[in-house]
Amino acid sequence: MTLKKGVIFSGIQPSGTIHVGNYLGAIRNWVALLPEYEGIFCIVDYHAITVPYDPAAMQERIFDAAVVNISCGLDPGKCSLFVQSEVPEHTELAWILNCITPIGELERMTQFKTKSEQHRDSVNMGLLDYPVLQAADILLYKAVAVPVGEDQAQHLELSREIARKFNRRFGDFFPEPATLFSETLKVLGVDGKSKMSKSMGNDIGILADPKEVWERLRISVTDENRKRRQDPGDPAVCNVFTMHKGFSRAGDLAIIQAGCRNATLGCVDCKKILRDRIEELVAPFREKAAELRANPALVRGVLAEGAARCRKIAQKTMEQVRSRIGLR
Ligand code: AQP
Repeated sequence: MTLKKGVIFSGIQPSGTIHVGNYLGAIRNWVALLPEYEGIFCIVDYHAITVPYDPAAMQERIFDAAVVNISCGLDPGKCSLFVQSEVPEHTELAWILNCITPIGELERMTQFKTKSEQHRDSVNMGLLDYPVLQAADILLYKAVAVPVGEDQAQHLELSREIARKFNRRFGDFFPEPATLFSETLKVLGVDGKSKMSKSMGNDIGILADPKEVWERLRISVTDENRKRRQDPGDPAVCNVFTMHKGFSRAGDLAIIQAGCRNATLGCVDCKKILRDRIEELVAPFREKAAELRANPALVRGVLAEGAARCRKIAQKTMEQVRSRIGLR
């Protein structure tokens, strides 16, 4: 691997259909950063088992996550894409990092609190420990930066703190990974309130066909103060406009903003423009996905190659870590 500005690492959970939020907040940025950085991208199945899930569906979800990422432009010839559980060093390093991470730091994580509420019958150790495994994912490859959506900012802060703790205790070793946000910090769900999430049922699949996209956009909440067609709206508080910023051209954006503010453009027409812009971008992605689904061996080959490359890096890091902490 050629060294560029260093390694970027990021992960995506195989916990459901990859959506517009994942694409605008993460995947598109991963693709854009590849000319500058060495990219390592991981389908984080160990993370996905921290909440209730269907074991029978897991392999299909992992395969689908790989297909969607590659189709959306993540070129496996230019980065490594692999499945987390195929590199067991992730959990080994997580255990070691557990031993320097105060429980209090984990209990105050917003995602832990939200998911504990969401899954009251399954508040397990893995859910609490999620950010430590995430720190291990990143530090294992000595990543210098992590491109994520805004929801992951707090976890990344903790990853840096864990790296500092390790370095203070065992000598300078891990770089402190910077957070790299995309232009879209956070996409809300069709409810216009909570974050668009795979598990919340409020999402728009990135590879959905225009009919499905329209079904989701049709019910999407816009500026709630715009009660009637003739009322002016405020694009700054409208999640449909957030998506427009991700998919529409600068010239269109100015027209949409002005039309919303002076009520010459209604929400339905505004959503129809968005549907068309999404379709322009993702129609080729869908075609690519169909090709990949017809050739599962190719996809599995990409994941196997990625895992083999990453395992080597991970094994080397772990030899050094074990030696530093006084094991073997
Ligand atoms: N709504 C969003 N807006 C912007 N970025 C987002 N990301 C997720 N949702 C949004 C970013 O996508 C990357 C992968 O996320 P993930 O799959 O690992 O986990 P998540 O953040 O928990 O995503 P979901 O969709 O909400 O999954 P569930 O419902 O299973 O928890 C991350 O970089 C994330 O910031």
